[in-house]
Amino acid sequence: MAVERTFAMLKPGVLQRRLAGEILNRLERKGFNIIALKQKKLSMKLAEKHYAEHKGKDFYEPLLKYMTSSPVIMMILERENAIAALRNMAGPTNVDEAAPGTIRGDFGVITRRNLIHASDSTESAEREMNLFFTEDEIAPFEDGNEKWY
Ligand code: FUP
Repeated sequence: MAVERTFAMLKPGVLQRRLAGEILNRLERKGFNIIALKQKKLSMKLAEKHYAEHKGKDFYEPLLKYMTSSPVIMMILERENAIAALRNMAGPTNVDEAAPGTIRGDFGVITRRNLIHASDSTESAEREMNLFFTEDEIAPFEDGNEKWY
């Protein structure tokens, strides 16, 4: 299986609920290498670009309001099969359908505030990494533990 990069965003509720450490810890333990990481309050312009596919839907405006309400944590994660593996760890969009053990299943209460965004394809991963990070913010590293996973 190929080593891939994916983009993840911990939504505003994560810092507010002091869940950032817990979620980052889960990602690290599951073998994701964090190769870029930053905290930032999203501008409305950036949030609109990120969620452009949902423009016009009933949840679009409240989603943007929530996503720009306080800082998020953005990251690029690297691992074999990273895109699908991270989507599985996040769980389905609807928090009430997300199984225990998934991030949304364990901590999600309201779907609009489902804690984590994870790219859903190679194309969106590429698009989102470029939208939120510049090349010089990415720091690949040699993982000495790689062979033990
Ligand atoms: P996902 O790929 O799982 O993040 O889901 P979507 O791209 O379909 O949705 C993006 C975000 O819109 C969700 F994370 C939460 C919000 N949303 C709602 O508030 N209500 C919905 O019915 C669907 C999505």
